[in-house]
Amino acid sequence: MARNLQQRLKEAAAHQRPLVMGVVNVTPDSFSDGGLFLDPARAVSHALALAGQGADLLDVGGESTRPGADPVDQNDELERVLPVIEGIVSATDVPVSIDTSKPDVMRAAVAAGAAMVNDVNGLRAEGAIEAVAGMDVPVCIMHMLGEPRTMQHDPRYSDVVGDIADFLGERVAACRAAGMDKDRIVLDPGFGFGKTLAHNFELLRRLDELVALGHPVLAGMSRKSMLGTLCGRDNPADRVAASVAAHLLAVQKGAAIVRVHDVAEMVDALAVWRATTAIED
Ligand code: HH2
Repeated sequence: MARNLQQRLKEAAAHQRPLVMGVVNVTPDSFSDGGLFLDPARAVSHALALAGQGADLLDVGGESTRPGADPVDQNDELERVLPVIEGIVSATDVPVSIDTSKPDVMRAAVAAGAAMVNDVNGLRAEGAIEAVAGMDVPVCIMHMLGEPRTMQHDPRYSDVVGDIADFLGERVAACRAAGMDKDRIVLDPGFGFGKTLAHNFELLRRLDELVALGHPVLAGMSRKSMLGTLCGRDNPADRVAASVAAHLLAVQKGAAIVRVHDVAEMVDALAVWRATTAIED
């Protein structure tokens, strides 16, 4: 499964088929779907619905990272995500990624069948690189300035794209030094994580500069406030059209994975995109 996913990531990065990652938040407080899927059976059936809509990956998270969110205790996080991962893995072949920054949660999730690790903290927790180095699964390294509780307090960069490229390059070097294959590493600029509206849109406009680092790039803007602010939509559920447009632009700039709540809409948009791109598969 892991190798298969790695191969698909390679193809996605070569722009043959961008992958759609569906969001499955098993949390009481996520900004868009908090509390909807805290019950494991509901979370599993939501995940299977997203799989039915064409998700290529299902991203299971047990800790909200929205601005201002409080950290979650490790045991609570494990209790939230493990039954959901087990339930999904026993019901579908669509690979699961685990959205966590905690090394022990990474280990337990992969042992339960997760086929990818997605870390919004860029593997900066003590022991995180060591935990994933010994696994045979792809890993997404995301950039975040500061931590969720304070990250939106006046974030500053000298050049947002250059600074993030430097950060991601440094994290890749740390992973490579720990023996990880280049092919396993996915990069993500972390839209909304310690960025102003201007930073976020500059990142989207110049996403190709991060794609040029030579790793598959994941873009996650789904329903985020950068879109709500731009379009004057307070309710995250009203940001679907803006989300689809933003992710399509990210794909156009070379993104290999889009992380979205609204899988069916994204899959349709990508069908249109694929019908008009030169690469046939
Ligand atoms: N965004 C969120 C969570 N995980 N992972 C990656 N790689 N990239 C992202 O942009 C990203 C992510 C935040 O969105 P969501 O999961 O919907 O909200 P919350 O953190 O409140 O659960």
